[in-house]
Amino acid sequence: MNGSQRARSPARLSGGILGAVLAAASSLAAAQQAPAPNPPVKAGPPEVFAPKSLPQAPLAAPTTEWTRHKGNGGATPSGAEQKMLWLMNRARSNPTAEGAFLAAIDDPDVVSAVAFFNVDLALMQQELAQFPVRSPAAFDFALWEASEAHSQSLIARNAQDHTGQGTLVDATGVCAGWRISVFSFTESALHGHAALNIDWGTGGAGGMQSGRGHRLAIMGQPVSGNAVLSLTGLALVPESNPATGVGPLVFSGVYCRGDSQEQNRHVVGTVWRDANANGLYDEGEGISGVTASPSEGTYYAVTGQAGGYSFPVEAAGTYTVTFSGGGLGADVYTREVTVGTESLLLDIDTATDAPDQPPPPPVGADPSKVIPLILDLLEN
Ligand SMILES: [Ca+2]
Ligand SMILES: [Ca+2]
Repeated sequence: MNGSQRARSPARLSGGILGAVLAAASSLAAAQQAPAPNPPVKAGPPEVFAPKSLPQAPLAAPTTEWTRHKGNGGATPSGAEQKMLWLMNRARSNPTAEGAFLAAIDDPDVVSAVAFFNVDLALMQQELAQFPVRSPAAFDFALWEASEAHSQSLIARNAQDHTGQGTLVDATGVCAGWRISVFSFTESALHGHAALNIDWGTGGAGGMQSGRGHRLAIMGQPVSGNAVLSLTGLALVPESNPATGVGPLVFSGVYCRGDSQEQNRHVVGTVWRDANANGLYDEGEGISGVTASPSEGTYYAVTGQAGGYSFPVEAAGTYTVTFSGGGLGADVYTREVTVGTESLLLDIDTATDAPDQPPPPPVGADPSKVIPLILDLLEN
């Protein structure tokens, strides 16, 4: 029985065998762990998947803060959860680049798992290159609460399974159709993302899982019609009990399409600074307290502690989004975006994105500039 099989069969563990197996499991190399196979899917009625729209867009700047992208006083999502969200939405925006990225990861936990499962990285890249570009998912705190509760259940049961997870998701009342994933043996945000999107494990071709269900979830593959999975709750719960096999991070995630009462079209992104210049959002790089506001609409948003934000857009159209305040200090970033039927990804990385130029002072205010200007005019 190898590690992946053990991870897949927690329900068989019982009695005195449990302790021995758990001790063995805790000493297993992380490389031998894979996400729980065959993640469940719930399809929703296709009629609920039309974009929710108002008859016409409000013509004024928004005055209501959208707060569902964060919780716990802005501490949720955590930096690690925001990193998984950032990696997911970047992957959706360029699946081919995602395949190359996943194949080149040099993180030791990822490298050893890829080696253990003998992943065919060329096949993985071919598969990702066939994915369509898809719109991002917006973080939803209620869905995070469902995922967090499931991770706590996994910790309490020292398990990796989907028992009760769909019920928790349905109890939120948010989702029409959904995909769900778990990985009880996550080492880091990057390790978790790679495990799910490479979908390493047994049962399918090339050292990857049958059906690639975890990848379909991350990449937003519709469960009904052509409705991209537009909302998500990703929970990474720390677990440091040496007596259990699960940990050090217990991941549960839901990827769903909101029902007819929900806003499925958002501007979504991260305001951050790539302080270590590695091209990736990392924990601690988020910029909090930044207001992201469209030129017209009902809702604006303020970034949480990890730098994430989202706000719904009621009508397709072109908007100017302004980022200001909080950790940006005096800098202001303005971006023009055109929103179609689905959500739009809009990140600001202050390490590489230049802020707006401050307006020049009025010419008349500075005699040293006015006089040369007059002289210049007289000469011509
Ligand atoms: Ca543990
Ligand atoms: Ca970084």
